[in-house]
Amino acid sequence: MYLKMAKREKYMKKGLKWKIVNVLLILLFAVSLECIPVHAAKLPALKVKGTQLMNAKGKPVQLKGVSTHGLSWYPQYVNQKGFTYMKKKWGINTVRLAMYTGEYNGYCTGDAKNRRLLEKRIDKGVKYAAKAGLYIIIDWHILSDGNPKTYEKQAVSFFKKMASKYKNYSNVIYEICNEPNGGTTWNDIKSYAKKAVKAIRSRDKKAVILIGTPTWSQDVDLVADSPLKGYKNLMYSLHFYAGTHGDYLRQKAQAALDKGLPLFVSEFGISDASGNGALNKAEGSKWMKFLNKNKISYVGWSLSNKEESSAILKSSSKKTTGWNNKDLTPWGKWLLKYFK
Ligand code: IDC
Repeated sequence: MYLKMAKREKYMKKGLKWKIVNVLLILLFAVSLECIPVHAAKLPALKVKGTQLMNAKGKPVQLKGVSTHGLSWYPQYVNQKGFTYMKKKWGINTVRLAMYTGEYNGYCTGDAKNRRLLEKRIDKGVKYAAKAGLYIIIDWHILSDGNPKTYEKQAVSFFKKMASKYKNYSNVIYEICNEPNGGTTWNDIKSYAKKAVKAIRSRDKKAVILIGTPTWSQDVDLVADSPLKGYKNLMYSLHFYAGTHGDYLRQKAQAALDKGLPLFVSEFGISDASGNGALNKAEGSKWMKFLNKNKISYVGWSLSNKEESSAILKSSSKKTTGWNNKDLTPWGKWLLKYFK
């Protein structure tokens, strides 16, 4: 009798152990499926009201940060230490992940292995950003593929995938087409945008979405005449390089604001538009005055050490975090002053 009880107790203990193991396994599974957004709750979700980006309490928010160079070419800057460092020491609150679509090893020109690699880098970026307390922009970086309709199908399935994965991440912002160009009309972009926005909204009802505008994201005044209707939290991209773009483009931006179009500067520099050449600091300061006056968010190009004047880091600097003044280019030093 005593023996029997002891045996039963042993079995019960064993059963309990298994139950614990099972619960742990299920938890692990849930985490690996990303059912539990570990750090997502840290940052308040954003919304758009009128022309202004705001937090949930209706307080205006101005995002400030840096864009990576192409994720295929300079992936080393997507790392936890670097992100946390930039948040703490540079005072940024946003990073943009520039994923080229049409260039060498772009999302749509490379093979399936390359696509998986890029998605993995985005995934790391989103999670590092969440942990560092940064917003993160997932940028479908069209450029040589001037019309977003070129890879529309791929874009729709990409954004469905991203929005399914990150719907619980309040720090994720989607940018659906970096810079339409080559004569792409607003009608074309609008037709593409309706599909890409619908794809995101089928999974995520609220995330902020940035929409590129004609002529390398400059013709915001034209877009303001017929923006997308029926969706919340949409903003429109305005890009400038102060070495090339001055007062004329600011006037277009002002016209768009006057018509009620919410603008977001998801990329800018003070070199010329090629990403190289002399810096125009005087014009750059005029732009910053304009952006700050209108509380427009801005993201500087680019967090890389490429030998060009629009790179934030010197080509001699091999660091991927912990940068000091000696690692920064003249543009990098200039830009960092505006983050504090
Ligand atoms: C540039 C990079 C340069 C690269 C080129 C083509 O700085 O190293 O060779 O792209 O891939 C943009 C684009 C952005 C450009 C940048 C500077 O969005 O991809 O990066 N620029 O030319 N629009 C205006 C300027």
